[in-house]
Amino acid sequence: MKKVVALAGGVGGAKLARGLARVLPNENLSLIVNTGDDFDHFGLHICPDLDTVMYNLAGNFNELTGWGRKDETWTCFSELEKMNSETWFRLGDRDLATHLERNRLLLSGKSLTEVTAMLCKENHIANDIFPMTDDFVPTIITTEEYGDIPFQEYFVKYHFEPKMLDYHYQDIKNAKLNPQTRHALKECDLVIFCPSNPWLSIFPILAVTEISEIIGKKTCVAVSPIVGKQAIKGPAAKIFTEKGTVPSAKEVARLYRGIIKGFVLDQQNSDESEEINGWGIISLVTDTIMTDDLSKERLAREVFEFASKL
Ligand code: FO1
Repeated sequence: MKKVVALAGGVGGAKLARGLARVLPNENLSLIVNTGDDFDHFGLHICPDLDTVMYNLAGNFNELTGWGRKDETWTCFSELEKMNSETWFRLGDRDLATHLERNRLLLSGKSLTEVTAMLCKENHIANDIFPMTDDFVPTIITTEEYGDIPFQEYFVKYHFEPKMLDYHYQDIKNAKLNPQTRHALKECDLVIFCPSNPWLSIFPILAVTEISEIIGKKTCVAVSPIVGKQAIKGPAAKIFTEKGTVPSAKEVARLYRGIIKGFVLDQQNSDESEEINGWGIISLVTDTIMTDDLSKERLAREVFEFASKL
């Protein structure tokens, strides 16, 4: 059976990652996760996308938000609020344990890849989850209202309301690929781009030079994060509009042109598949909405079977 590496970031990416992990044998699926959203907060190195994928694979994720933990409590956070501390980024008690443990392990000198593997082991996850690099490469958003701000301030503190003029991945030129991640990527037969934000979740991963070099030789399939003219979650549709482009699945495919061989889009965008096919990209129209494990597994199975035939 073909081996898969899935690129993921954000809640949408984590949903499909969960679906893939439930339908593929553990040794046939590895995840490479965006770390451009990472930031230091309260002296803790926070890795939201790694934690969101980890919790989704562990099944202890918060179903309502998609991020953070199930059955969370907010005792510590409410004390911070009483102190008028910095509380724009919500840290639940269970989630805080992950941040504290990651920080302890990083401070002991372990790489983010090693730390992620240790946290996954504690969460009884059988799949390999790799950060895209062990180096700190925060995504910086250039906004009209506040100038350059780190991703979490754009996304959470300002609810992605600021107008995005530009963005860049700080120090990405020096970002190295961990040997274990390189091995998994070289060994795989298929690369699946999960339905994540192209600019803020997928392109940071592809901006790690060695990743895009290896991926250039692999069969890649992307799943559209845009359904109809909307993003299920996050700023993808808003960013298209700010760029003067009408959000659509086709416009996502256009961003991946030259990289992907296949593209999976929702039936709400079925009229766009002909043009996509015209670019030499093979498209699959299906229901891409993931609301529960059944729909995550169904989409994962369809994407895998589609990609396997390319
Ligand atoms: N997203 C929010 O909208 N508000 C929050 O307070 C928040 C806290 C948070 C804590 C831990 C974590 O792993 C994720 C968290 N997120 C929060 C989501 C996070 O900002 C986004 O999911 C990703 O960075 C987007 O890719």
